[in-house]
Amino acid sequence: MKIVSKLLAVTSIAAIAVLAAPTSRADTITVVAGTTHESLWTDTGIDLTGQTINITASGAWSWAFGENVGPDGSLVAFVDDEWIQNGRHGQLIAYVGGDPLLGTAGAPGFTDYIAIGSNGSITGLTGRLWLGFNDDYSSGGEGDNSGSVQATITSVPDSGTSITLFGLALFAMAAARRKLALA
Ligand SMILES: [Ca+2]
Repeated sequence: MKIVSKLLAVTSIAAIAVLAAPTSRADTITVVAGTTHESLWTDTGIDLTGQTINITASGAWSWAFGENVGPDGSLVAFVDDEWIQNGRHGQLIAYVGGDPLLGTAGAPGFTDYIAIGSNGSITGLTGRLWLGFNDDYSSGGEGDNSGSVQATITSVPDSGTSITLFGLALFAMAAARRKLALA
């Protein structure tokens, strides 16, 4: 009987320790500089529910022959041809919702498109996460695009939940120690 209760105590500690571990997970997705209007946007398959996510990216792509940039893009201005207008041309950008082609270009006051670059975050939005290339909003010049970047999307654990679970784990460990001492 004593052995059974010791085993139960150890099993409980292990189970609660797993629960207390941060619940972050990461997905790495290839985002292409699309050569058609639709393929300027990549469906990540991830549905956001208001949580905070971080996105880091690396790689190289081009909005025209000889114009190679990383996911941060360039300050060169092609204002009318940017999803985030007056933004960074060729930057990795994001959209949350059903169809990124239906968003409003990022004129002042509109926030449909989100600048990400090599390191960005999104919080408080609900819907499908899309990643895109800040070029060819209106020109139809997708045919000269090339390259891709790798974007790693990490869900940030809710610190309140983690702290609560950590506290529960400490409590369970203390209780188990008392049981073991009595056994
Ligand atoms: Ca282009």
